[in-house]
Amino acid sequence: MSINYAEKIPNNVNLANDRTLQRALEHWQPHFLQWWHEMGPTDFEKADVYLRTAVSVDAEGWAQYGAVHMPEYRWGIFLADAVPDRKIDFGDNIGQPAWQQVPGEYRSTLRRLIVTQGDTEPASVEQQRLLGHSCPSLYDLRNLFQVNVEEGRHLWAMVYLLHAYFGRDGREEAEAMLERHSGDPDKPRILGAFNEKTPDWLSYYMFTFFTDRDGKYQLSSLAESGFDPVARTCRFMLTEEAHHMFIGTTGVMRVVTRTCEIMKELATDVPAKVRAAGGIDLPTLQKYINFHYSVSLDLFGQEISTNAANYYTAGLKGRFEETKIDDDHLLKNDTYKVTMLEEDKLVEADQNALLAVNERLRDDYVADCQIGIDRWNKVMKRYKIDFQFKLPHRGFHRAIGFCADVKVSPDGRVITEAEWTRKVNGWLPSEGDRAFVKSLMTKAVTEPGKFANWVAPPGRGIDGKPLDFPYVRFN
Ligand code: BYC
Repeated sequence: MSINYAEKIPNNVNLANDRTLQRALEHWQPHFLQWWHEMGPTDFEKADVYLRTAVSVDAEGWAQYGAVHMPEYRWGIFLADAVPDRKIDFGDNIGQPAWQQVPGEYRSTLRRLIVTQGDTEPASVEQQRLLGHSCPSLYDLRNLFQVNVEEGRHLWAMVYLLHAYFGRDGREEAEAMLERHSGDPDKPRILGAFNEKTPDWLSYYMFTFFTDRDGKYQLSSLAESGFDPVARTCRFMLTEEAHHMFIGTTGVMRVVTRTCEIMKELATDVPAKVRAAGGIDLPTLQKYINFHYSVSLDLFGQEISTNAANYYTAGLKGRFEETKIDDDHLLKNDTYKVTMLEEDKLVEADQNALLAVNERLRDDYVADCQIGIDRWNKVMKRYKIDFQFKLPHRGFHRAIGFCADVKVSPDGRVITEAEWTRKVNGWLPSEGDRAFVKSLMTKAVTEPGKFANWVAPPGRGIDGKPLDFPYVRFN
C-alpha cells in the first residue's frame, strides 16, 4: 500500500479507516511536536534542510529529497509489506500463523520490548540536540538532522504499535516516552547508553557507528517477531537505519584520514604534534572507540538471560537472521559458548543456548564492529602509518553482565581497582582528551563546501549533489 500524504499523519496502515486510533494519534501528535520543539535540535527550526522523506516502502526508490523545515517534517507510520501467510519461525509456537493481534499471555512482555526500543529513539535526539552549533560542515549538519528526524519517525513507529495494540496502557506509555529525558536524574531514559552525553562530533560519529549498530541488531531480531506488526515495523526501520551507520563508518574514517594526512605532512607520530596541528591523534581515537564500544555492548543485556530466553521461546524476539540459521529454532537442547567470570579469570564455557541468545546477538554485533575497525585500519596502512585500532576485550568497562563488578583491561585481564585507576586515562577518554576534542569544535563551519580542519571531506555528496551544495540554508 502506498503512503497517503494527504492525511495529517502520513501512513500506509489505512489510518483513515480506524477513526478511534486516528484520533488518539492526532491527540499525541501535538505533544510530540512540542517535545521536538523543546528537546530536538536547538535553533534550526527555520532552516531549509535537504532531507529525505519516505514516500513508499519499496526497496527501490523509497525516499524523496527536498528542502524541509524540520518541524514540518512529515513524520509518519510506515510498515513494510506483509509477507502472505507468514508463520512464526522459532520458539514454542513455531509453525503457527504469525499473530496479527497481541496474544494475551505475552501482552506485558511485548509492551515492555516495544517501550524499551521506542525509548531509545527520542533519547538519541535529546543527546544530539546541541551538536548543530559545532558542525564541521553543512554536509554533516544535514546528516545530523536527517538522523534526528528519522529517530523521531522511529518513535512514531513504536508509538503507533502502542496505540494500535495496547489500548489505554499503550497510550500512557506513549505519553511517558516524551516525559523521560536523556540524562534526567529523576526520569532518565531506560537504557544506560542513552543517558550518556553526545558532547562533540567525534562522539557523534562513534555513536552512529557503535550504538546505532546495536539498533541494527536489536531491530533485526525484533523483525523476526511472531507478532507481525512489530516485524513489519522493524523491517522498514532498518531501511532508514543503514544511513545512520554509514555516517558513523565514514565519519570516523574521515577523521582518521585527516589525522593521517597531518602525520604525513609533519612527518610525525607524536600525538602532541598532531594535536598542535589541529588533528585528533590516533591514541585518542582508540580511547573513543573503547568507550563507545563498551557502552554499546551493555545494550545487549546480560550474557545469561531468562528474559531473553522467554522472549525467544514465546516467539517475540528472535536471533539475527533467524531463518538463515540451520538448527531446530527451539534451542532447548543446544549449547553456546559464553565468556564467563570464574573467580578472577575470564573463561569460555558452554551454556544453554536459549539462555545465551543475548550473547549470541552480541557476538554477531562484535563481528560487524570488527569490519569497521578493519576498514579504518586500512586508511593507516595506505598512509604507511604503523598504528592499528583494536576492539577492547568484551569484558572491558562494562556495567551490565558478568564483568559489571570487576575491572577488566582492554586485553582481557581482570585487574585490581588500583591498576584500573592508574591506567584508565590511557584507555578511556580523560577529561583532558574530551576538552581537547571539544576545543577543535568551538565554531560551526557553515560555508558550502568547507570542512573543519580535523576531518577530511567525504568521498561524495548526498543524493548525487556536489560537496559544495547548500545542504542547509539558514533563513
Ligand atoms: N541498561 O535479562 P537481561 C537503538 C536490565 S538501540 C539498563 O539481560 P534483557 C538506537 C534489564 O531491563 C536498540 N538496564 O535483560 C540506537 C533487566 O531488568 P529486570 C534498542 C539494563 O531484557 C541509536 C535486567 O537488566 N532496542 O535502537 O534480556 C539511536 C536483566 O537483564 C540494560 C532494544 O534494546 C541496560 N543496558 O535484555 C537510536 C530492544 N540491559 O528484568 C536508537 C528491546 C539490561 O531485572 N530491548 N538491563 O527489571 C530488549 O530486547 C532488552 O530489553 C535488552 C535487555 C536487550 C535491552
